[in-house]
Amino acid sequence: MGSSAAWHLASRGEQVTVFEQFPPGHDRGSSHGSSRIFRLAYPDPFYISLAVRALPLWHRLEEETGRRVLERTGALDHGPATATSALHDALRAAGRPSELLTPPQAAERWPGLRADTTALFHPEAGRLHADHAVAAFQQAARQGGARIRHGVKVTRLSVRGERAEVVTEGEEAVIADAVVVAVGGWAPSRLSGLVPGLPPMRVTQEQPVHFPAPDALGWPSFIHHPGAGLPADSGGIYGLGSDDGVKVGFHGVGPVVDPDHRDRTADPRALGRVQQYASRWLPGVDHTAPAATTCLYTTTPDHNFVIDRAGPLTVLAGFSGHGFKFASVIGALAADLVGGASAPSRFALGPPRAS
Ligand code: PYC
Repeated sequence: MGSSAAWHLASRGEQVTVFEQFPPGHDRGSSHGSSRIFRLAYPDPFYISLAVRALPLWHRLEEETGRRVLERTGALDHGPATATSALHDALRAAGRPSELLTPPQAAERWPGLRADTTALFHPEAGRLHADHAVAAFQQAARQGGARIRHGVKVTRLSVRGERAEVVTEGEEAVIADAVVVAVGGWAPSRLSGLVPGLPPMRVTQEQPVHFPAPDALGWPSFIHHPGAGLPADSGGIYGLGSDDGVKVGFHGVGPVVDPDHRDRTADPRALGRVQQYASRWLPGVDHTAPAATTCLYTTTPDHNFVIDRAGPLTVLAGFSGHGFKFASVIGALAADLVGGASAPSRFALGPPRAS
């Protein structure tokens, strides 16, 4: 999110410096690896229109950098009829293509996946390559004149009147007209007390698993909504093909962690639950050869993001496990805020939101 903001700000002529505590391509946060879901299907028209805005910006990023970031594969949703019909209705109301398939129709197109209920397919969805996307944002930001400084940890951030001061580990101090703070799982610890109206956020270690499959890159992204063959409180299953196999995970069920002191190793019981899921629902993968990885979710009570300005600070936080697909437009929203625009009320800092 920070790298996208740097791209948009630099392309609007701002002088930009990025401070990133870890090296390029690091895997300590929420933005690493070879795959993230891109989808338009949300029951809420607000998020559909945000994904529609993100799409041409992903293509602009590809054009500016010559890097391939987004592959269109379509996406399949299955589970309770209430979930799939709400998505179908919302997509149609927004004028986006979608179709409902019976389980045999879905199995004929994607024999590697099993759906026991009506499934919804929308063809505009796909797969983002997360590592390539972050590298492309940084390349595009540099092309616009931004400085990207990896391995430089910010130890202090403070507001000085209308400006902000950033102090790094090397005791370098920078005074800036505006600071965009996009610190992922570090947001609760770094921003509480500094940013009024910040909602509480849970930082959890999640554990997606890659399974070998002969045609992994041909898979659609998919979501199995809780309630039809999955416990109602399971968070649901998501998955998609990738360079590393078919990635599968339970959504947002991991333990609360401190991002500086988490073990970054897979919990064997959680791994077993994903393997069990794959053995029953994903006949196209080799469920006996899992490779688990870990990442962070930073989740707000209502799963809406925090994108707002408090004086010279613009906060990008709480992406709640579904934000990556929007990164191309979130950088533009951040640049708008820096330029004086107001935040969409959905993302605003302020009184507690309903959960
Ligand atoms: O990006 O929509 C998403 C998503 C859902 C579950 C995990 N990621």
